[in-house]
Amino acid sequence: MKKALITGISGQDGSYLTEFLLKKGYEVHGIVRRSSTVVRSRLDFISPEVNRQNLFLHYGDLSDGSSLFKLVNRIKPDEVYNLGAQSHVRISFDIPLYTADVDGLGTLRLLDAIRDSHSQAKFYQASSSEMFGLVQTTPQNESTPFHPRSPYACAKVFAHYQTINYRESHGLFACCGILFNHESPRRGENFVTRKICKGVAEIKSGKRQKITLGNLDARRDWGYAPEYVEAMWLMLQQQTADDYVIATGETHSVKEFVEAAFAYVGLNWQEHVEFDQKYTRPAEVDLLQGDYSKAKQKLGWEPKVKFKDLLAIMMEAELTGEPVSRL
Ligand code: NAP
Ligand code: G4F
Repeated sequence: MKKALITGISGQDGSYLTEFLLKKGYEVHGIVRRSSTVVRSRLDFISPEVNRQNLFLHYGDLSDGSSLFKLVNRIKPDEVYNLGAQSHVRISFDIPLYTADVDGLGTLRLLDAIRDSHSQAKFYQASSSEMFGLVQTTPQNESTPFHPRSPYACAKVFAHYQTINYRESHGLFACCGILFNHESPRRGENFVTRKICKGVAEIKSGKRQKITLGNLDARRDWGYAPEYVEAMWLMLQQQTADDYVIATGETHSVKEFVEAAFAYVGLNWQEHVEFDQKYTRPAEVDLLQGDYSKAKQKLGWEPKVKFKDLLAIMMEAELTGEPVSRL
């Protein structure tokens, strides 16, 4: 039985990856942070067909190198997926040092824990399309230069190059997945797609009248999270470690998403959307559109769910109030 260790197991991607790996027969170990209330709702909704007896949670933190070292040593994982992060771009402007510590140095702590413990574990790093920032070419692929535009993106660039450096200097089987935005009913409520879908469903049911948003002109390449976690796993099953862009190849504006979500329930968005400066960023990433041809060719990976289907999945989950795992 293969063993996987996941940081960020309680997050959107962590919960889908856990489900995916348990279905494949893995023993899955996850690192969780201590909090005053124990809320692990995404893991609570893991499909009932999956054998949860092979899931183990351990306290640890990316800011605490000693906990990482001990866990890598004790668990002896075959694969390590580093998904843990302060993952909100706008909030990274409020807490830049914390974001750099967890997302940047945290990755280095984990890489060093693997190296120090002489582990042969394969390593996956959650790199981000935010690293392209002020984009130099469109669409963006693995050769597109980075121009990060937030503390979050700067930390991710640091972690990306540390991962490549451990591969090149110390022979770690380490891969970076440069994932473009991916969403689901399990997306955090303060990311724009989930915020819109939840708000639209509440307006439709009469619970509220308005939603308040920031920049509607930004364009994103939005895919479906369960498909993206399969790409992470595929990267670690290859003969050699490499870096891959994972995306849909489509780009849509936030305004298009808003229009489509309100149209889904037969409402006119202009009557219900307000602007608030507080949801804008000091520097914006205006356009993201990924070129996933390397992943298609080498991993045999392709997205199936694109903009319209993604919106329908997320809207249906909000309208029916189905538990977030029942997809
Ligand atoms: P998410 O839902 O925000 O989950 C983040 C996870 O990291 C949570 O489990 C969180 O734990 C954990 N975490 C936060 N701080 C930590 C710390 N100090 N030590 C250990 N764990 C910590 O993020 P996601 O959408 O699943 O994304 C997964 C990863 O992919 C992140 O690294 C993100 O930056 C990256 N990424 C995401 C996207 C996307 O579109 N979703 C695209 C590219 C890259 P709590 O539950 O305790 O908060
Ligand atoms: O949903 P968002 O907050 O996602 P963002 O900033 O693109 O970051 C996400 O994707 C990255 C991959 O490219 C990940 F690395 C990162 O961890 C995260 O998962 O914002 C999307 C767009 C932005 O342009 C933002 O300015 O929506 C715009 N927006 C407009 N109004 C808003 C809002 N974003 C949020 N969160 N809230 C608003 O009210």
